[in-house]
Amino acid sequence: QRIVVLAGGVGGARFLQGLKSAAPDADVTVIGNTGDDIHLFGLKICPDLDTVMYTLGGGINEKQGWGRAEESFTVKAELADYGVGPEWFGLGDRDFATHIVRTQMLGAGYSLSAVTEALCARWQPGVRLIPMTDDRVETHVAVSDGEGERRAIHFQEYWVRLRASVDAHAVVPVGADQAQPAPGVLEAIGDADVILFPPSNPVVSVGTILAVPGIREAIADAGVPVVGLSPIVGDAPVHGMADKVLAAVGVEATAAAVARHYGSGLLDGWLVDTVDSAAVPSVEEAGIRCRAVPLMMTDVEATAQMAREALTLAEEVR
Ligand code: GDP
Ligand code: FO1
Ligand code: CA
Repeated sequence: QRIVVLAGGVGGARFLQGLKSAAPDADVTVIGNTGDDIHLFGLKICPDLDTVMYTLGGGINEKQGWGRAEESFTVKAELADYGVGPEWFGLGDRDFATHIVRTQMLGAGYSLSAVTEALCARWQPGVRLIPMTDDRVETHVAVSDGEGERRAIHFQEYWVRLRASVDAHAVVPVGADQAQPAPGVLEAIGDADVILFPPSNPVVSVGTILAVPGIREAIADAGVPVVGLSPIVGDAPVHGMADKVLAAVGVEATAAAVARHYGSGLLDGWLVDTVDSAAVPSVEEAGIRCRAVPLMMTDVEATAQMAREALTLAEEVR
C-alpha cells in the first residue's frame, strides 16, 4: 500500500511513528513542510524536516518533540559571547552538524530534496521524506507592533520568540506562489493509494504545503481517499498555539471548523476525538465522512490505533 502523508513537525512526526507501527509494510512518502525554514548564522535550518527525520530515526528529544536527544549548547553559548544571536532560538551542538552539512551541500549546488535524502541516509527514517519544494518558501506573520503599525515577522520569531502572544493579522507563505513541487511530490500523490493529513497545524504546516501550486490540485484529482485527523481536541490545540494562526485565517479552533476549512473538495474523511463526537453530524453535513475516536498520541500504540482508524475510514470512503 502506498501512503502519502503531508507533515509538519511534532504532530506529523509522532503520527508517522504510529503509522509505521500500524502499517509496517506500507510504502510511506512524507511531503514535509518547509515554510518554517529559517537562515541563522549563515546556516539553513529546516525544523519540520528535521523533526520528522530525527523522530523516525531515533535521534529526537522525545520530551520536547524537536531537536536532538542528549543535546548540548556550547556553540550557542560561544556565539552569545561574541554578541551573536538570536538568543531566543535554541540550536544545539548536535543539531548544528545537520545544518552545516545541509548548508554545505546546498552551497555545492545540491537541491534541498537531494540534501534531505543524503541526511536521511544516516537516519534511515523508514519513509521517503521529500520537502514540499526545493524553492525558498518562508512563512511570515503580520502582527501589530507597539505603535499599532503592522509589520511582518518570520514565523519562527512569532512562534518561538513571541510564543504567539500577539494576534496574527495574516499568515503568508512568502514565495509559495512562485514555488514548484519538489521532484517526486506530484508523482507520489498520483501513485498513492491513500493520502493522509496527520494532526499537523492546518495553517502553517498542512496549509503551507497546500499553498505550493499544483499540490492541492493533485490531491483533489488523485481519485483516492484523503483522510485527516484533527489537531484540535476539545476546542483547543493539543499542543502549541494553532488557535492563533487559525484565527488569522478566520477559522474557529474546533475540529469541525478545521474540517470545513479543508473542505469536501479535498477531504473525504475526518477523524475527531471522542470528546468532540458532537461535531460529527456537522462535518458529515459538509460532505466529509466523520468518525469520533481517541486522538491523543500518548504513546506509539495509541498513535498506531489512530493510524488504523484513519486507514479504515479510507476504505469506507473508497
Ligand atoms: P509543528 O510543526 O511542530 O507545530 O507540528 P505539526 O504542525 O505537525 O503539528 C502540530 C499540531 O499537532 C498542533 O496543532 C497540535 O494541536 C497537534 N497535536 C500534538 N499532539 C497531538 C495529539 O496527541 N493529538 C492530536 N489530535 N493532535 C496533536
Ligand atoms: N521551538 C521552540 O519553541 N524553541 C526553540 O528554541 C526551538 C529551536 C529549534 C531548533 C531546531 C529545530 O529543528 C526546531 C526548533 N524548535 C524550537 C521547534 C520549531 O522551530 C517550532 O516548534 C516549529 O517549527 C513550529 O512549527
Ligand atoms: Ca512546524
